[in-house]
Parts: sequence; structure tokens; C-alpha cells
Amino acid sequence: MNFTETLQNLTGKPLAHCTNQELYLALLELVRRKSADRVQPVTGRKLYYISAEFLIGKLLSNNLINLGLYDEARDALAAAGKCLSDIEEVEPEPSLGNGGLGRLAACFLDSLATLGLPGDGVGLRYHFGLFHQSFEDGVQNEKPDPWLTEHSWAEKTDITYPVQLAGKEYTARLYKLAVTGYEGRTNTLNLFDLDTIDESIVHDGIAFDKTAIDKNLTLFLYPDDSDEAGHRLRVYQQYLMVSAGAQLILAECAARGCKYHDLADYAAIQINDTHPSMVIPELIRLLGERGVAFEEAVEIVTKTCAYTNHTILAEALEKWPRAYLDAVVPQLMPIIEKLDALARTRTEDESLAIIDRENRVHMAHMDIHFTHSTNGVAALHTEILKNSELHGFYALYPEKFNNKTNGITFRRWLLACDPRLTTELEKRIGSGFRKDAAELEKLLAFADDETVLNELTAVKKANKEALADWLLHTQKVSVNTNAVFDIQSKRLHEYKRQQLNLLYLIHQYHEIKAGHLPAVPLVSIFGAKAAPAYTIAKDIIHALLTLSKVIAADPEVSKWLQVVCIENYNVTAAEKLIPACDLSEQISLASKEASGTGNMKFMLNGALTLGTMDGANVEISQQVGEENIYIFGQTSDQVIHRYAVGDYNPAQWVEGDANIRRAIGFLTGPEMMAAGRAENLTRLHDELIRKDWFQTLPDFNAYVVRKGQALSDYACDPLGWRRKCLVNIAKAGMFSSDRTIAEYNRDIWHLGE
Ligand code: AZC
Repeated sequence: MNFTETLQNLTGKPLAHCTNQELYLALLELVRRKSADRVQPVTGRKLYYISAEFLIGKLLSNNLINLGLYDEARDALAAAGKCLSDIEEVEPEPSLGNGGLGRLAACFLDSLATLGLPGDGVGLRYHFGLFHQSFEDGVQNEKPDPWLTEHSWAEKTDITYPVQLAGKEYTARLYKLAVTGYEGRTNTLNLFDLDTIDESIVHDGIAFDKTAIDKNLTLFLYPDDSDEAGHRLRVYQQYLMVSAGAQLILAECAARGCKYHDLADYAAIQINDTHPSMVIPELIRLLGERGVAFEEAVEIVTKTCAYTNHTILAEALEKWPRAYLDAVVPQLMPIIEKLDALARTRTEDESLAIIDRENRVHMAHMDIHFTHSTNGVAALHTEILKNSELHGFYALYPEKFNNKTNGITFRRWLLACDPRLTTELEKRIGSGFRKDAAELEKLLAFADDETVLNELTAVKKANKEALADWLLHTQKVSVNTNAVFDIQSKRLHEYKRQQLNLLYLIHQYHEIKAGHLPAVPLVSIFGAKAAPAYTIAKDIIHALLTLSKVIAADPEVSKWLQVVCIENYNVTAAEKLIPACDLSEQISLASKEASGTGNMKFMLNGALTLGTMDGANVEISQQVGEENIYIFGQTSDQVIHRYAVGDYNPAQWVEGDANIRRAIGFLTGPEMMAAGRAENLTRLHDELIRKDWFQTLPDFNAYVVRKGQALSDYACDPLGWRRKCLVNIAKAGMFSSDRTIAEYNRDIWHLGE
């Protein structure tokens, strides 16, 4: 049977007579069957990657690509007058993640399955995800982001586990989502949920009764935690995930013959940041129920589990007040106390304790004491963990610390999102890079080939036009495709410094007004959601939206400068933005961005990085050489030193620098105040001149100069610019998540052995 016939069997009528919805459902079913054919038995150790987030993105195209069916499907549909990309529009994006940590988890699942390694995900089935973002009257508005439809990739099973929350029993139900690798095996993403969730309790945006656990538990990822009920809800969610997950792991291992004493021969558990940390005491508890004594259980769990740290920001290193855990998971507290006591026999250093003197439970401390591996996610990040943030732990357990620089799956972030570039690359270097990313280096042979460089320019231009069409169609915004497309897309956070970019744009506004015209027009695009309770982040969004209005209303400036904020930035939007980008903004305060993965996606798609020496930017810079990247700003050593001395005073920078004064003053000047809201603009203005905790001002001038350099290179030396782009693509191989996963497996998991 050919592809058309197979599909037609599923739709029950000629493809030409089907709606896109009918075709989508038929393709979903077809993919399911083909994926099921690739399930393989597990022998030896299997990985369980536990994570509060899996930002998997839409699945149809990716699955078709990985199953080797994409071209056939596209052609069969085209023959019936249908368009695969229109059918993709029908698919809602699964809303199961927030930022880099969640997207990394999704890339890892793809690479595990591609490399033929047995590795499943464990997480939660959030009904409304993070939230859906829209902009109304210049402010972020939040609504539920529903994605669960009657036919969804995640299939309901009849497997359930009892979970005790605050002394009451709940039933966690397992949903399974197939993850098929590129020419690889099929693994599973296991998602837990309660049958009793009631979506109708959500009102006024994303508000709901935080105490009705049976109805609300899996409604949202990271429910607003600006109050105690919100904090407790996170603990409830985390325990639901790890308790059901631990029971699943024990059941699967037992079914393969595990006697529990040998658990580490059957399972490797990766704890993705501190959200799943309670899996440690939970496993000890469950092993206890199965007759394993505490000391032995601790040893087994330590051998089985490993921990990844994704950030040094104190706010993200979870420390739960003991009272919350006493209330929500009383069955774990005696175990956590014993673990604290055991940890105290290993060190007298109070700062390494699990339960501190203020009765807070440090989840990361429990992870480091009672797992066999702690890793950072880029070389610089791991060094900072070892030498400063976690230095005491490093001194105690040097053998546990290791680095695993992040990566991205090239199937989604090149083959699926940039088919034009993929075709161009295949024409020049063959298709080996699909499975062996290092083969991209073959492209270097064409670095001085004008034909190839011009073709790369044509690919970029076509991608920019496609993005322009999409912006027009979705947001009614029209952009100049002859401009440089400059993109900063990532969570909105002060440490990522969208506010630095904002100040630059204000600076340019003044320069243009003063007749100092730039070398080339600039379209500056932002994609970012701000956490609902994060006031200053929302103020930054407001300032960007207001500036965008002010510029658009000024014909003198708008010829040269445009600011676009993408609504509801998500994986689908990223797939449109990244292939169309010329300049990738990676401008976090050095030392604060653990790795970044957007930086890798942009580079792979032939954008040049404008960035600080932070996270994986450092390794990108080493790969491409300093002539192929625009680096600026303080180094992480300088930043750490400035924090240590503690004498940073932004007001001095404002007083001492006319450009900074002009840019910050504009925030509360007449143009902005007339177009925006005084409260938000004033708060941001005051925050920058009084606190500026992420040291925007010391990097301001260096940023302006370096960005000016990039724009003038783009305008004045187009071939030179494109050569740099080529080098970036060619050198992106090391940032494949296949490489990252191979390293985790070699050093930590030893799967299948
Ligand atoms: C992110 C880091 O901020 C980012 O630098 C890194 O690339 C990514 O993890 C993957 O390792 N962290 C998060 O998304 N969230 C938290 C809580 O750290």
C-alpha cells in the first residue's frame, strides 16, 4: 500500500475531500502506529528523566521527519491539493513548559530515542500549561493555554498510582506520549494527572481557588506563587509527580526482574533541577515499604539518581519552609530529617545542611548529598558552581561534579524549522549531518565560495520574508525585510537584560533624531513571557510595547527602527523566528545565564551572536573564533567581583554618562508618558537608577559600540558577514544534543548495560 492509500484507509474518503482537521487526525493515527512499531525491549539500565517541564512543541512534523515519512506525506497531500503546513496549523502546541530547562528536556528525549538509548520522561500533564500571553493596552494579559483535545498525542492508560497529599489519598493516572527518534527507537514521555481536575474553576484570566487540590492540581505549570497557597500548590504538584513517577519506576523495574537491592542496575534517574528532588526521600520511603532498610535504601538511591543544576539564581534554588512539607508530605519529613542527620555526619559546615537553622529544607543540598552526580550545563556554569556557588559541596565531593554542556536537537531546530537551509546544506555537503552533526564542518570548504555565500543570503532572505508574512498574518505587523532582523527571544528576566536592549533602542531613537543615521535599518524583535507575579519584568514588556508605539508614530525614526513584540512566544513562534534571524541577542549579565540554548539554535540557523561572555556563549565563541561573534561587556570574574565588593551604585553611572542619562530619562519623558502608563514606566526608571541589580549600566556603552559594529559589518561587507554566518553553521555541530546525551550516557547513566 502506498502512502496515499494508507492515509485514505484512515480517513475513509479521498484525501481531496477531507478537511485539514480530518487529515490531521489521520496523520496522528498513522504516526502512532508507525511509532509503536519502533518500540524495543529494554535490557539493562533504563533512564528516567524527571522534569516539571517538557516543552515539546508541536509533534506532527517532527514525528514525520523522525519516521522518515515527511517527504512522502507532503507529496501525497500536495497531489490531493492539500498543504502539510496548513494541516500543522490544526495542531495545538502542547503547553508543558516555560523556558530553557523544559525545552532542553524535550531535546534530550529526541536525542535519547535517536541514539537508540532506553530513556523515558516523567512529568505532569498540565491542562493549561504556563499561560497564553496577549498584549492589551500595552500590558501583558494572561489566559489559560488549553491544548488538550479529544485526540491528543498523550494517550490515557488504565495505569494509576495512589498518592498521599496532606494525609488524603489521590489517584494519579498515567498518560503516555510516544517519542520516536530520528531513524531510532520509540521511548515514552510519561505524564501524570488526576481525573478530578475541573477546568471550569479558572476565572478572570488565570485565577482559581488554590486550595481545591483535587480540582486544581495540574491546571497550570508554575501556578502563581506570590502567596503561600501558591507555594504549597507547587509542593503538591512536585510530590504528585515524584511519587507517581517513583512507583512507575519501581513497577517497571520489578517487571523486568529487579529485586530492589539491585535497582541501580535497572534504573538511572536524572533529577532536572530541584523540582523533582523529593524523589530521593520518596524512593527511600517506597523501598522501606518493600523491606529495604534505611541505610541500604540511601545507598541504592544515591547510586541510581543524578542531579542537574540549571541556575545559580538564588530564587530558583528551592528552599521549602519545613512547615509546608510537614503539612503536604508528612510521610517524607522523618526521612528528610534522617537524611539531614546523615549529611551532618559528613560535614560540620552548617551551610551545607539540608534543614537549616530557620527550618527551611534546601532541595539542592539534598540532591548533592544523596545523588552520585551533580552537573552544570555549560563549562563556565560548572566552574562557577565548583568555585563559588557550590564550593563547599565541591570541596566535600569533588568526584561528583561534572559538566555537560547543553545541546539542541538538529531534527527540530534545523531539518524541521529551516527546510530551505537544510536543502542548501545537503546540496553542498550531503546528508550525513542529519545523524552526525560534526559533518557540518564540511561546509568550511565553501567559506570563500561566492556562489554558496550568495545562496545562503537567498535562504536567509526567503526566511525573513516568510517571517514577515507570518507577522502580518498573525499580528498585523508589517516589517521591512531589507532591515537587519535582530531577535531577543527567551523568558523575560532582568538577568537576561531585555532592558539593556530597550535602552539601546532608545539611544538609537535619539541618534536618528539627531541625524546620526545607522548603516542599515533595524527590526528589533522580542519574544518573551513574564511570570505573572514578576512586576518589573512586566514593566519591561510595557516599556517595549510603548517604545514600539512611539517609534511607529514617528516617520523620521520608523524608517530606520522598528520594535516588534511577539505575542505568546512559544516553540511554534521560535521555529518561525530563528531561521529568519540575522543578529542573535544573548546579552545576559556574565555569570548569570547558566548556558542558554537559544544561542545555539540561532547560530545553527546562520545568525551571528551579539553576546556577553556568559553560559554557552563562551563555548560558541571558542568554536567560531572571536572574529565570527560580537562579544562585549564585563566578564563573569568582573561581575562576581563587583557583587563581592558590593559598591555598585547605578546613580553614579547615570550622573557620569550623558547617553545613559538620556536613555533612562526618556522612560519617564513626555513621549513615553503620553503613550504608556506612568506607574509602570516610573517604576522601571527608578529600579534602573536605584538598584539595577543585573548591572545593565556598566555594559551599556560597550553594547552600543559592539552592536553598531555588527550593523555596519552587515551593511558594508555583506560577503564578509555571510562568511561569518557560514562559519557559525559549520561550527554548530558540538551543540547537538546527541553529543550532550552521549556524554551523559558515558559519564553518568551507562544505559542498556
Ligand atoms: C535554564 C537556564 O536559565 C538556561 O541558561 C539553560 O540553558 C536552561 O535552563 C537549560 O539548561 N533554566 C530554566 O529554564 N529554569 C530554571 C528554574 O532554572
